[in-house]
Amino acid sequence: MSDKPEDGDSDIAVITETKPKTKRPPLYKVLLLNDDYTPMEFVVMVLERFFGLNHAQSVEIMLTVHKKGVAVVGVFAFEIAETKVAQVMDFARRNQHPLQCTMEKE
Ligand code: TYC
Repeated sequence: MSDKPEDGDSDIAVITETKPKTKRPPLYKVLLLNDDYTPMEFVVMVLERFFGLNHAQSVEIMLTVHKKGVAVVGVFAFEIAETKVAQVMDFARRNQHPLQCTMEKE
């Protein structure tokens, strides 16, 4: 065979270096929205029950929502956030309160 570099692998440089794949899963903020009708004690109970917050933390977040209109109550992976939102919405509806809970990508 030939000793010239014509076998197809000598003149073209193929870049094979890639970014290291260190992507973490995206996180989602769970937000609680204010309204005029849901009792404050109910919101505190929701925060204690579904977000594992203690009473003082729950009162503080409830008051933030009450004054500012919205607050982040936690940051979770997609499926956890989805479950929390569903649990809060279901619990509020079953108790006939208009409390709203949503999620958004961080
Ligand atoms: N604004 C309500 C009230 O005065 C209390 C409230 C707080 C409602 C937080 C919803 O996410 C909420 N009873």
